[in-house]
This record gives sequence, structure tokens and C-alpha cells, in this order.
Amino acid sequence: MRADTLWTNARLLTMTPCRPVSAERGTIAARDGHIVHIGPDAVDAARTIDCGGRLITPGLIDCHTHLVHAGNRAAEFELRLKGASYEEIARAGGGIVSTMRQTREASEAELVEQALPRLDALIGEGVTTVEIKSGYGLDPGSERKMLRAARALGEQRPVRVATTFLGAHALPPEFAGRADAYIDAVCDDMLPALGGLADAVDAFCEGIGFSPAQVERVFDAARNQGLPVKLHAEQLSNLHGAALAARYGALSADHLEHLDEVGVAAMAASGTVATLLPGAYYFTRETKLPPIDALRAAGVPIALATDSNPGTSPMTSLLLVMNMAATLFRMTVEECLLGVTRNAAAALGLSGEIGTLEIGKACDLAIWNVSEPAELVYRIGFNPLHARVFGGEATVRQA
Ligand code: DI6
Ligand code: FE
Repeated sequence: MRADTLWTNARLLTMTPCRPVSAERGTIAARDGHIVHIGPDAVDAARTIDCGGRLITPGLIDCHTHLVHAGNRAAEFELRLKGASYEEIARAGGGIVSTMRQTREASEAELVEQALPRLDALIGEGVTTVEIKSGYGLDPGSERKMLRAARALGEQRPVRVATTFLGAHALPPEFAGRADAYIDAVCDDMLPALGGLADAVDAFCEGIGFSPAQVERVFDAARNQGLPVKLHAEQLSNLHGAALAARYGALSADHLEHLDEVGVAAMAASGTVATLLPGAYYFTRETKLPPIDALRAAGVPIALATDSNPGTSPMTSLLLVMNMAATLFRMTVEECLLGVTRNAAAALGLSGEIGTLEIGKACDLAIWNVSEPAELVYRIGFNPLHARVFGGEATVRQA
């Protein structure tokens, strides 16, 4: 069989379980967008690209973002610099609800236009898959508009977009004091009307979000639609959301600074990925560390993501996320790289398609100008991407 493209003279970081971060000299080949060969020898191919000894990793995966939204919250950032807390701002009608107002007013095309620079920043650092949540529309039409914009981004750029419905992100003002009625609307009006626009369902389980009982109702409705679930859990307090998510076989529980041992054990038993978001930890000046040692000891897979959003993590760099995870959370280089490849794929339920360099998976590659894997984690604010390949097609580095 003849391959379409063969990359030679590379050092391959397969991220497979046996030797995740020991680079092996070799070649990799694609046909019809998928990896058809990987190993020391070359195979026959229509086109050959010499990688000059460069390091190749799987294309990076940002498994938790709120990339689609209108406006920004720089003014709120300034208030926080003067001492206001994230929760105080949210309770005073700022926060998520202020982004909701601007997002409702924006057209689908405007949402796409505003998200594109953020998406291009991720792509420019080797991201080939990005998860994008709704959650700033908070009414049926606006939530669908956000998800359509997310799908459109995947058509306008060479990137795979996984969409997540986050209707239970915040209480919209028209439902003030009636959170259960809003959850009725999420379950009965919004979720059944998604019509394939969402690949998963998420919720914000928190004092300023929704209670565990309300989240359960959303998860039951997701189950009725045959959609997998994820949860923003234990970010600001411990409501035991991770254990709840695990009971529903959630793909991931995310944030987790306030996670306890019982939650860790529940996640380990259900195979739920722990998605850590060091950008939000940093930007909100959180001081409680997620229980990394306990997650490690229990064998819970750890993913890392930007949480790119205007309120708690206005960041668009997975490379910086890795550096923060290493510096702030003391994660190892191997853990950081697994967090943005194999474990991020698992957090999206896409382990069969992406996240490692293996025959049969999509040929999504990042080719780096670095000598050692550790360099990808070590630098701050420097982009060593040489080239990026999506579905077997090379895309030149974008600014
Ligand atoms: N937790 C977060 O960190 C983001 N959403 C959530 O549930 C914040 C979203 C925002 O402030 O706009
Ligand atoms: Fe988030």
C-alpha cells in the first residue's frame, strides 16, 4: 500500500502507554488522513517530508474552552485588581451574566469573527482539536447560536471541534430566584432541541452555579438524549460534584481544586478524567491546589486545558498551561504532555481517534523545533512550533 505522505528523519513522541515521552527516531506515514505506518523504516509514499530530526508529538488537544463568547471582561479584571472577588462580582450581576448579555446581542457571524483570533492562537501552537462550550446564551436560541458558531469555526479552520452544551452555566436574570424553573427549561426545552449541535453536556456545580440535585436533573436529561456528560466541579467549594459526575460515568470532572479523597476514589472507579485548569487557578489567585498526589496515587488520568473564557482564564496558550501545571501544580513533564494529548482525548471520549501516534488514528501532528520534550513545558511565552498537520495535511505555522 502506498501512503499519501511520509515524514522521515523525525523523533516521535507517541504518547502511548508503554513509552509516552521517550522520543524514538523514525518515520510516520498517512493515508486518507489517518496514520498507516509508524516505525524505524520508511514506506512507499507519494510525498516525503524530511523533518530534519525534529520532534513530533500528537497534535495538541484543548479539551475545555469557552472560546465562543462576545466581548471581554477587562473592566471586571480591573475591579478584581482593586480587591473585589470573582464571587462578589458574579453576585452583583457581573461575571458570566455580563458576557451573556453581549453574547445574546451578537449574531452567529459576529461570534465566529470574535472567536477566530483566539482559535488561531491555539492552532498556531499546534492544537488540532478543541472543545468549545455554550453557556453564555442561557436561552434556547442563544445557546444554539453559540453551538452553531462553534461548529462553523471547525469548518473555517483545519481543526476538529468538539462541542459541549453548558446551558446550566449560570442563572439568566429572567429566571432570578427560580433556578429550578430554569433547570426545567434546560432539560425540557433546550436539551431536546439541540438536534446534533452538541457532542456532550456540562454544568457548573457550585454555590454561584447549580446544586448537585439540579445537576442530576440535567444529567438525566442528557442521558435521555444519549449524550455523555462532564462537570465543572469543586472549583470554589466542595459540593461533591465529582462523585456525582462519576456516578453518571462522566467523561471528565474539571477544575477540582476542592476535590476530596472520596471524590478521587469515585473518579478512579468510573474512569472519569480529572481536567485541571491552571490558567483559572492562576488568574483567580486560587491558593488551594487540586489534590494531585491523591489523583496520581489513585491512577486517575489527568488532562490539562486552557478553560479559555473571559472571566477566569482569558488565555489561549496550551504551552503556557503546561508550564503553569508544572510550576504551580508540580506536575512532571510527562504528565503535562499526557494532559494535552492522550488524557485530553479521553476527556472528550475521543481516545479511539486522537491523542497518540498510533496506526489507525487521525494523522494530527505537531512538529517542534526543540531538542527535548521538556523544552515544550519549560519555556514561557515562546512558540517552538515548526509545522502542524491536521488529518494528514500540513498546515504552515500561523502567526
Ligand atoms: N467556571 C469557570 O471558571 C468559568 N465557568 C465556570 O463555570 C468562568 C466563566 C466566566 O466567568 O465567564
Ligand atoms: Fe470552564
